[in-house]
Amino acid sequence: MVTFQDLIDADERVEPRDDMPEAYRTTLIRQIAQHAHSEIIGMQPEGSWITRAPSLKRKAILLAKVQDEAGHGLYLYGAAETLGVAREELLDALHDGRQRYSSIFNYPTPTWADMGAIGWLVDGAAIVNQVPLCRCSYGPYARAMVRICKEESFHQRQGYELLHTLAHGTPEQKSMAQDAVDRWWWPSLMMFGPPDTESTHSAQSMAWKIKRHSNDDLRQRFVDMCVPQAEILGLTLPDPDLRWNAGRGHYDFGEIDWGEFKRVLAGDGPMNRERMAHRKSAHDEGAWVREAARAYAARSAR
Ligand code: BYC
Repeated sequence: MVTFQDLIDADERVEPRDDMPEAYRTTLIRQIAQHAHSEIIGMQPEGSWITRAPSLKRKAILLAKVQDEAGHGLYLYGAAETLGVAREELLDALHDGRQRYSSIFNYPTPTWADMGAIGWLVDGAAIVNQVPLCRCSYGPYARAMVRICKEESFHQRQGYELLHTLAHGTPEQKSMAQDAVDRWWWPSLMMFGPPDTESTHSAQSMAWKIKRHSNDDLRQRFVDMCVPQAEILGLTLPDPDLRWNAGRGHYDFGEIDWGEFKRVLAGDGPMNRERMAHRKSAHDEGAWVREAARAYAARSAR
């Protein structure tokens, strides 16, 4: 009989029908649910700009992107459900604070340039983090990631193009683009999670081939990718310690404010309260849809 460990050792996929350790199941539920919650809460910072997009073209692009995020949430809740947990339970856990969503969505979007910075930096970081998850040992999560990464590549490019347009526009537009990059750079680096020395789940998740690289390795990959892109944009990254280290073959970068990361995780970031209040009210306002779906299912089952 093929055991769980045989599948992991052979680099094969674990499927819902397979036996798996309880801790593997619970860590996957935690990570996939957090990821799903991030997608749907992540609709909020951009959603607030759909009605204010500066042209029909920009509006269509942003609308499509935010709808993609809803779709990503649905694939991911579906993947979590294959582990034997109901979507309602996951949403309850989000709403009462037992499960998290990504720290990055607790920052405000005061200007249109934030749409560019989110696409370039936040989706850029998400891609660097998620491409290796396409090879995650759990089949349904890995397959959801393939689709999500394809869509996020488009999201990242639209953000880059938006910022490029602003950076080559009027002096006011350029300074708006620079201000957005200044505000999103450090929170984007925090998206990769705590430093390896403080990451509680990394070692076990890497042994199970859920994660393929450590938080710090992926963060470094992201920094190395962004520096030349910022040069082409004509924008600077807000870090005086950022410089090429020929010995390491990587860019060195400054100290991340982990105190800020911890405050955001503890619920005290700039927008935590607003994000959760909005999510809960959207859930309450959608109660009639769930009731109608239940009534329809009950009638169809008769
Ligand atoms: N924010 O042991 P660690 C998107 C928590 S959405 C909040 O290193 P792990 C998009 C962590 O949960 C894409 N919490 O954890 C959408 C753990 O908590 P507990 C979002 C964080 O899991 C809309 C503790 O800190 N991407 O792209 O091994 C618009 C210790 O951490 C964060 C994903 O969700 C954080 N940033 O590694 C635009 C990717 N970081 O258990 C764009 C999938 C850590 O102590 N997730 N924590 O309560 C992952 O790859 C991994 O879960 C992480 C963390 C790398 C994030």
